[in-house]
Amino acid sequence: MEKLLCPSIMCANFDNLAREIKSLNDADIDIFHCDIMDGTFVPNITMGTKDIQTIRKYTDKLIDCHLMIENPSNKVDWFIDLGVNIIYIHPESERYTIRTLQHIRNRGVLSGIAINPDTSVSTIEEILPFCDYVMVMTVNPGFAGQQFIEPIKKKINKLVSLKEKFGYKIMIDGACSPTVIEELSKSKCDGFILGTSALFNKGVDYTTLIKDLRKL
Ligand code: S6P
Ligand code: MG
Repeated sequence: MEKLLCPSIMCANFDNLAREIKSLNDADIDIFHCDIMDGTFVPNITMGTKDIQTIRKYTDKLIDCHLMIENPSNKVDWFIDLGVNIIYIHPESERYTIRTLQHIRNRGVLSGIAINPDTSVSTIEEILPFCDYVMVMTVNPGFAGQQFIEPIKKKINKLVSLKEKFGYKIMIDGACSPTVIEELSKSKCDGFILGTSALFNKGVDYTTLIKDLRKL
């Protein structure tokens, strides 16, 4: 199965963001993954609307925004207006998740949820028909470079068993090393967020690394 490879731009070198976007764009990646944090829902602040503007300027590929912010409902339009293609919200930070997902779809953008390690499938089952993507966090959100939380594989398998019924794609975010990518793509996960575990600070060019990840 062809997998979706999505570089996590917060791990890129911001000394020259334009150059980073251009080299990733040329490296046959699928989706630019942009982590938006508010310092409240997660204990960190990373990228914002200005960064998204820059990224959109240098690529025609798909851009996703992973909103790790409280009450995303009144902020999704900020990102949709900048031309992003996929928006992930966290049901843990949104009182009316279905309404916000419907709004995202009504604006012509693909809808997604990202779920924390503590969130179980039973608490989000009603939301699944409104999702084009379900992104499973395999680390606690907020930072790159953490360890993969092994017991989450059980939740991933449950979501895989429901994906045909609801028609969403399963994405994995957090500590996606080549070993994890190989194992979980065999378990029918559709895509992987690439941070420090597979793509950045490796001293090898993006094109070579992506080509190798495609073979797994
Ligand atoms: C974390 C964020 C992620 C990370 C990515 C880092 O809250 O949502 O997208 O940037 O997981 O990857 P790695 O391989 O450094 O864990
Ligand atoms: Mg993310």
